[in-house]
Amino acid sequence: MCVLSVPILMLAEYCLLYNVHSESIMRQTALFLSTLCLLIASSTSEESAANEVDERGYILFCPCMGRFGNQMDYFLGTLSFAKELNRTLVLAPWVEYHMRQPKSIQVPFDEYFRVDKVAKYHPAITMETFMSEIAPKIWPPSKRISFCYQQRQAYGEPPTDPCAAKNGNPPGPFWDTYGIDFVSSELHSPLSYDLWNVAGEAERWRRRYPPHRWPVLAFAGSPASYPVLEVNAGLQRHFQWSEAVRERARQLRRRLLPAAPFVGVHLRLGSDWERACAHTRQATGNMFSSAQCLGYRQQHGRLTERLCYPDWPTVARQMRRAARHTRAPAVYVATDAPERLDRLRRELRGHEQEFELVTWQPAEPGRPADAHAELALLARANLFIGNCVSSFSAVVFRERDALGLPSAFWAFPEDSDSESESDRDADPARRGRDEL
Ligand code: GFB
Repeated sequence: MCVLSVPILMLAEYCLLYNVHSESIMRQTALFLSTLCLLIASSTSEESAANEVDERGYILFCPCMGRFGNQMDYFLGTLSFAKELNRTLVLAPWVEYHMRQPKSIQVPFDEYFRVDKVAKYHPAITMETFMSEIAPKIWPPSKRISFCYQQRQAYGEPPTDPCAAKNGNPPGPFWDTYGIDFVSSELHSPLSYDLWNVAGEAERWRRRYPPHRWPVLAFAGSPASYPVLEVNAGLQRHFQWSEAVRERARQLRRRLLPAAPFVGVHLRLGSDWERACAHTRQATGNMFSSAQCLGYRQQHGRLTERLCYPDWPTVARQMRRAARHTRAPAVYVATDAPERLDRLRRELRGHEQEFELVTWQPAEPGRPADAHAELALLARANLFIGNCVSSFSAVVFRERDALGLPSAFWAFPEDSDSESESDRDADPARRGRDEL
C-alpha cells in the first residue's frame, strides 16, 4: 500500500477533529495525495520491472558491423529474434566511430530512441540497466560465455577462444565499455538466426538453450541478417526517436525551414559510396538496402549504378518535380559529402526561384552534421526522396512507411525519364503530415 495513505488518513482525522467542513479543500488535497500515490506506485513498478530478473532469459548482442543504417537493420532483426525466443532484449548501445578516436564509441541506446516504445512491443532494457541491475544477480564473470554460429578466430590458431568476441575494433571496446570478458565460447551451429524460413528453429533454440540453464545468450555479433528480412522491416515503428533527437530536429526545422511544407532528400555522395556503387556493375541480386524499392525478389526492377549513384541531371529534375508537386518553397538536402553539392547547384542554375536548397548549417561553427536529427527531420518531410541502396535512407523510408507518408527514390523506376514531369513522384492524396 502506498505510504501516502497515511497522510490521507491523517488529513481525514484532522478534518474531523478540528471540524473542518470545507469539503472542497479536503477533496482536493486527498485527490492530490492519491495522484501522487499513483505516480509513485507506477514509477516504482517500472523500476522494479527493470530490476526484476526475467525468468525467460536475456539476449545480448553487439551491433558490431557497419554504421548507423546497418546497425538499425541488425536491431530490427534482433528484436524479432528475441521475440521469437521469448527472451528480454538487452538493447545494445550504438557503435560510433569519431574522428581522431582510435576506438569505437558506445552511445547508450536511449540517447537516440525511447526504450519504453520498444518495451511496449517486447520486453527490453538497456545494456546499462542490465549490467547494473541484472548481471550481478544472474551473470557473474565466471558464467560469461560468448555465442557465435561457428569458429570466428582465424583457422590454424589453437581454438582457445573460437568466437573471438573481443577481437579488434569495435568488438573489444564494445564489451570493454561494460567491463565484460568472456570465459569461453559456445558455437551454436547448426541453429541459425533465421527463425522465419526454417520451420521449428525457434523451438530448437529453446530446447538446446533453456533459460534456467542459459539465462543469458550473449552473441558476439548480432543474431540477425543484413539487410533486414522483409518480415522484420515493419518493426521500425517501435523505434521512436528520443525527445532529445526530436527536439534537435525541431530546432533544425525552425532555424532552416520556417515555412511549411518542405521536401526532404538524402544524397549519399561520399567516395566510399562511389566505390561501393561500382560493384553494382557485377551484382546480380540486391545490394545493401535496394530491396526497399526493387523488392526482395527484385520484382520491381533491377539494380543499376544510377540507382546507387544517380547522375546530377536526374537529381535536379526529381527535386524540381517534388517541390512543384508539394508546393514546397524549400528542399532540405541531407548528405554525407556537402562539398559535392556545388555540382547540384550548377545543375539547378536558372531554377533558383522555384525553391530554396537548404543544407545542414551548424548552430555553432564547426559542429558536424547531426545524423540523427537529420533522419528525424527527413522522416517528417512532406515528401522524401532517398537513395534506394543506402541503409541510411532505409531508416527514413521505413519510418515514413509506418506513418503512411510518401517516399520516392532517385532514378527509380528505371524508365522514369520517359514519363511526363507532371505526374509521378508525389501523390498529393498521400501528402505528408507536416509535423515534428
Ligand atoms: O548509415 P550507414 O550504414 O548507411 O552508413 P549506408 C553511412 C553513414 O554515413 C551514416 C553518414 O551512418 C552517417 O554517419 N551519413 C550518410 C550521413 N549520409 C548522411 C547524411 O545525409 N547526413 C549525415 N549527417 N550523415 C554503407 C555502410 O552506408 O556504406 C556500409 O553502412 C559500407 O558499411 C557502405 O561502408 C559503403 O548504407 O549508406
